[in-house]
Amino acid sequence: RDSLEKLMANVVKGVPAVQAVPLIPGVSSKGAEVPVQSPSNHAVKVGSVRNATAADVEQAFAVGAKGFRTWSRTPVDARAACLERMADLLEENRDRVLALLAAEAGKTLDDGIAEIREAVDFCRYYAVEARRLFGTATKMPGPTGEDNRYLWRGRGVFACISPWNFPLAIFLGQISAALVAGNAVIAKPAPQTPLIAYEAIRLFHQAGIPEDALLFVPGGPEVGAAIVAHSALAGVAFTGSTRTAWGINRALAAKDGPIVPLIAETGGLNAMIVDATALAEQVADDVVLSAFRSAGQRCSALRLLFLQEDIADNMTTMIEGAARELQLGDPSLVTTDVGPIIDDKQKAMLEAHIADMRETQKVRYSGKAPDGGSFFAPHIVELDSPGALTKEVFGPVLHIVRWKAKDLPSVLADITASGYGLTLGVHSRIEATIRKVTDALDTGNVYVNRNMIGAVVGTQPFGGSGLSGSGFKAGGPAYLQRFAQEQVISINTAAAGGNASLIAMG
Ligand code: UN1
Repeated sequence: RDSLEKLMANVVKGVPAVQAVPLIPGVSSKGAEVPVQSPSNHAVKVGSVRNATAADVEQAFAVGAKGFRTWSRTPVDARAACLERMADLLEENRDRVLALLAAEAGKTLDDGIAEIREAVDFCRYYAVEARRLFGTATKMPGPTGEDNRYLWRGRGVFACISPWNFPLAIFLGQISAALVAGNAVIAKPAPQTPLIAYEAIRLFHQAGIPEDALLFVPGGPEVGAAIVAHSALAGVAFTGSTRTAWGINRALAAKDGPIVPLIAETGGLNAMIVDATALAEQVADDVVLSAFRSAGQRCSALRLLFLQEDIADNMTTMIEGAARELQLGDPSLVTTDVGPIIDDKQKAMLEAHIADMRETQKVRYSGKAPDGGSFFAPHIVELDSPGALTKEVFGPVLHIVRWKAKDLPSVLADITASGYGLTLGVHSRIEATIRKVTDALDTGNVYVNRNMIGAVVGTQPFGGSGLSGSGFKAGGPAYLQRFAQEQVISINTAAAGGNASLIAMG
């Protein structure tokens, strides 16, 4: 612990400073250099990033197209082995990565450790999945005299556009999926977290991913727009806001060129339904974790808690009591439960939301935020109806609504009406109630009598539908196919010469 805290302290102070630059072989970027500030201490500069220019994006596609030709013809087993080496490298470099996660993204130690675990899991899981799915061509049934082979190939130069709230796990999850499926990748991290992304890309290269098959193209929305508008783009994996996903869809539709997939994971207005039979202590624990861990900056986080009215007073008091105990502050300290908000812009949005809520609803609890960084403490708001919250509020704000036992159908209708479908929690000891809820809702990830964050790769494939995304589940058995394309080769083996030499392919 002592040596970890020392390392943390150094990285948080910017020693050694990370200077991220676009990584595109043969290109030396002329983009503007932007300092990267620590969200928990604005006096600290963690490093700097040189953002990509429009010319860099162009070059990245040109280099990536060449990289794709070699990488996509590299045997699946060798591609998977690179991911496994990446997992090992992440584990070997864990402390430094942890320190960077704290310094640049304000991740607490618990969150940082969980995030590295998730990143490692993505690499190992997709390696296994790629061998299972893409390893050999499948011989299809059919008439004699014909040989039909079904196989998977990469699509081309794939864009991975990722968010600041999981700057390692989601960034790397997208990239490892796209790479192992046989694509070259243009990786654009969120502008708030380019340094951890840069480190991850360098580890990928060290793990054996060719530099021309994985291009690092940092920058803001204009860089994202240039990537998405490019005529050679073969597909997009995007995690971020619903609004940005709409923009990507429009941009893809607006150009002529290959028809490409968008794999999107976006927002949520995630609800938990608690009835009067639920175990109070378990509920309090699960609510506080789901709403406030990671400062509520997870798309899976609980936003809207439906408490059956008989237990609502008691439950709210317990939740508030537990929220009061949370330690806010420096994320690099082992004792901290809740770190900062990513930046002042996000913090201002949360403050504006609470100001709004004060006018029409009851703000029941406002925690106290420390000074010196982008801190925003947990808040609990009591709503007079679920309709009082219509948009995702990305931070540690829990909204509570009461419901009467006879009104369960209208609670379910309200949740459906939001249009989001990412995570859902249910707490009840009545099986029929649990069944009614799970039957009625299409939400992507449903958690019963437990917390609703921290989906485990390979165990709880994660992703939602409707306004929450394209419904493809990261860390699940049907994810890698979204990044690849099928091919069928049909050979007339009865023809003169028999084409026998071709049959061994795949
Ligand atoms: C996100 O916050 O963008 O289950 C999604 C979880 C995480 C959520 C990641 N996998 O909490």
